[in-house]
Amino acid sequence: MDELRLKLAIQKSGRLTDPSLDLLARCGLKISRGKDQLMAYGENMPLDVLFVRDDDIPDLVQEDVCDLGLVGLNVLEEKRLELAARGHPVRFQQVRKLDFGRCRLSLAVPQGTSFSGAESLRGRRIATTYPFLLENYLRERDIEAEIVTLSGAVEIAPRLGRADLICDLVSTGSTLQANHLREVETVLESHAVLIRTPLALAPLKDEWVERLLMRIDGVQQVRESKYIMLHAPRDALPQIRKLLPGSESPTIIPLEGFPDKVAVHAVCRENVFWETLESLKKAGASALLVLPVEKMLA
Ligand code: PRT
Ligand code: ZN
Repeated sequence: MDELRLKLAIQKSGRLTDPSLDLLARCGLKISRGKDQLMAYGENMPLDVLFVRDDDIPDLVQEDVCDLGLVGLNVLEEKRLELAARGHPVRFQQVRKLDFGRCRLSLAVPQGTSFSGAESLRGRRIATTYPFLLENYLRERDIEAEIVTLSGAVEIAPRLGRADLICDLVSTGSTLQANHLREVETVLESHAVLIRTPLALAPLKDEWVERLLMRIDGVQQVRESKYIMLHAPRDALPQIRKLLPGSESPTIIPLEGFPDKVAVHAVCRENVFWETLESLKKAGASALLVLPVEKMLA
């Protein structure tokens, strides 16, 4: 392998695959990937993408096979606790929180079962695929319970009599509902993260990591950002400025032939909702236009 090219591990096939590839594409990376190929070559950056199971991503960075990885915080934290429990050093760093892969690791009890806080867990059997995160949660609360480690299909464990309750990932909650389970506590709020090796990289590689980080920040900012244009009576400006969501210094432009009116252009770093537009209109704004922002570099 080329020592001067960055290696980034992402999930081969699963919930994080499309959003990871989308993020990289928005960062300007063009890759050529044959079907079922393990690795894709970055055509316009010295960066290659490895496609692997999400559980292997922290290990690949830990073992210096990859410099970077995109993985769920749940997988990362489980790995970190496992390494700590085995007395191994942790050799990956979280460098960015990403705006996809959101879910939570939660405790859920069979519907109809009472639950009154962590105390209700004492002496119970809890099925999970995240034994280290669960163990950590119980230890912090000084609770002894039996952890039943499974490799999947956790949600059916109570029905099979293998556990009293479960600790599993939840996003919409419909899987829990379908299995007659009730979510009662959150163990970890999760989202995808970018990790890197703590080792010093060759200057050229380091430079590309920095560029990638800046581009990721730009991509994440524009996803929420809107460019808003409107006309406003001069005397309504103070109120209109207050109504513009998340914008610091709008550009005020005189309008030819209308001395009492100005055009206002602003980048809003939050989504602009219909309600906001309606309030702006009420405050005197007219000719309102909201545009998506394509790229941003601070
Ligand atoms: O093959 P590989 O090991 O790579 O994939 P995997 O099956 O382990 O992972 P995958 O693709 O299911 O999830 C990858 C990552 O996506 C997880 O590690 C989380 O960080 C994140 N993520 C986000 C989720 C969910 N949302 C999610 N809903 N991971 C799993 N789920 C499960 C949930 O447990 C439930 O069984 O999806 C099901 C549907 O959830 P509900 O609540 O919407 O019904
Ligand atoms: Zn997995």
